[in-house]
Amino acid sequence: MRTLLVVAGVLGIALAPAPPRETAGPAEYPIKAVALTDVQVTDAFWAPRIATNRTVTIPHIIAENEKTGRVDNFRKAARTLQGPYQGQRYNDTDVYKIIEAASWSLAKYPDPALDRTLDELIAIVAAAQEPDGYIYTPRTVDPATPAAGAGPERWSWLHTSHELYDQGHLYEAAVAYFQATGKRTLLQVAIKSADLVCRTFGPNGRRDVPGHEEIELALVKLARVTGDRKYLDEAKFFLDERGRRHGVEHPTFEPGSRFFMYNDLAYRQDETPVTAQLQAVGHAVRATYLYSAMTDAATLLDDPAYARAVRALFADVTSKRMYVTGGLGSEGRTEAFGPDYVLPNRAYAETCASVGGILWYHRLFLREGRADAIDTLERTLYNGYLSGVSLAGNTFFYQNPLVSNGTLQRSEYFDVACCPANLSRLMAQLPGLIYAQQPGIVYVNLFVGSSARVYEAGKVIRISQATNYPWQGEVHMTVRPERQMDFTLALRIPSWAQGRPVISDLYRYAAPRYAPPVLRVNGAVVPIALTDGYARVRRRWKKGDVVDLSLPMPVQRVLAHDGVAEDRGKAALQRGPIVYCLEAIDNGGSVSTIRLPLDAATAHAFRSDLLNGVETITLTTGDRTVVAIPYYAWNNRGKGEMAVWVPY
Ligand code: FUB
Ligand code: ZN
Repeated sequence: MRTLLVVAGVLGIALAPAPPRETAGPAEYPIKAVALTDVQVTDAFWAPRIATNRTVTIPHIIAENEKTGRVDNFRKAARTLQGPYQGQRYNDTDVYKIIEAASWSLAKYPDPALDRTLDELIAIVAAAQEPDGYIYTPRTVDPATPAAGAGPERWSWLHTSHELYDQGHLYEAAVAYFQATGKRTLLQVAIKSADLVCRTFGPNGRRDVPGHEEIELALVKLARVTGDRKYLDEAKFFLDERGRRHGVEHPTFEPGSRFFMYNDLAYRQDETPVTAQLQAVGHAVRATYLYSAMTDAATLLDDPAYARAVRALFADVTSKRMYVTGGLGSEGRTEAFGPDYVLPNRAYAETCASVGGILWYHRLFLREGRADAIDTLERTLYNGYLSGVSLAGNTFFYQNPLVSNGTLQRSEYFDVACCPANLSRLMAQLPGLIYAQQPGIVYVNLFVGSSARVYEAGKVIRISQATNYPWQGEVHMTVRPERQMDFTLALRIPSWAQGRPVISDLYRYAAPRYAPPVLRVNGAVVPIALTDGYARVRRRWKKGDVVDLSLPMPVQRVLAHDGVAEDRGKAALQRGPIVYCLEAIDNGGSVSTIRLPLDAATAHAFRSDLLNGVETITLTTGDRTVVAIPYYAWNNRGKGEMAVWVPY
């Protein structure tokens, strides 16, 4: 039962009957993720991180939510506790997101104590729901004095209130909890809320859109799980409705007000219809959630205008607006995408934007089967996402800059605490990102020590990977079909292994020479001819067939497009998928004056004693040796200067 319930893994694909079809076209993604419950991660790099997420991060966030009044807000809304609403108007989501993280974790690792904690939390949440389905504690606690920015009445200030954003995270949590445990408690709360939303908003009802996207992709998940098409239509309504400049009739916020930025329609992606938004603008987290839902709409509703838009947006983001770490968002004040090539290294690169990017790229892959989406996912995962959490798992970055003057450090929690639980829910779903499948094709997307069960033509294929990735590029795979079977094994050949650090001209290697990847099947070399970025091996597979992929990983100096003003005359270091940085502690206490000629001799070595085990790079210039560590691992030894881009 449990396996069946999480068949969808990352995307929460249908368990219940498919929604009735009113439009022509595919009703689901052509490619399916191999469910997280069908994948065992044994990897030296990821398994400990998934365990830390389970044993440290999730309990830590649950405790912080209690400590900071986030759970009490639900008790107050249910009148089991007296007192005013505490905190920001989107704090309900921190409770929903950690329920989601814990649910995905439970799906893989049964834990009766965590199960009980979730049951208790869910009972507290459910009690806060008003009889007609409305659930938003910033208002329910004291409707006469709602939290700042919530608006005077229900749904009155959608551009600032996060009311619908909150519902979205509730639905995602409910779907995860149902899929992980089979329990419908939270799903019932979500359905009641979504029914109210559907009764309130629509072509024949109130026409408005959330200032912060999220509910759209969540409604799609709810449609899958319940089999009720109306939630999918409601998601499409919210998407189609954008661009009608909602909320401008409300009193505008004065410059200097903390809500001033909400006046800006581009900031909240409501300036033009979404199918005409071919350039990424506005708040980066909102944007990635929007693009994820647009990818769902393009696919589930077979809408070519949406399909064109998401492809154009992907090209735009990856060629003009992405940090070398995969981070998104360069504007600090508005947490937004900047103009073309404006990528200052003080950056914003919110952890949530990396999470949102990963969710979007994964959908793009499932829709199109192209490796460029996974190349981008991988870059984000190992760099701008992973930097969001300390090695210990209990402190977090909200912003992920590429330079530090030594004042930054991770925090235990935040007033605006969206990032920690977002990071955690993604980590819990990581096993579901490794493999994917469509009839006749099994995709190996990430190189992670693991074993997976894949169902093909009613038979089981077992695939395992053994590897020291990301430190070494050798991947040893074993294929064990239940019986001899014809199918294609599609192995992603990362762009970084083909002389291109990224899939656009935004970054390039200073010396684009590279040794080509080598593929062997049962010891015999197989020529690599790429289709959509995959080496495809079609054959009659039998139990015990062995596939060896070797991806050479020289140290590379990376240069940015000349349009990126701040990176002119500078280079970054990359080896395999890992972007490196210089940290003061390894380099005599300061890195701001270091210069590294492009021809400085480089060496690399694994240091098991450092930062839970990392491959370090050393560069020798004159009589000085400079040490670089993986960017994700910085700030785990106290404060200090850090730089990714170093003058040459
Ligand atoms: O808008 C409030 C929070 O800010 C959201 O949860 C995140 O997207 C963050 O940027
Ligand atoms: Zn965040």
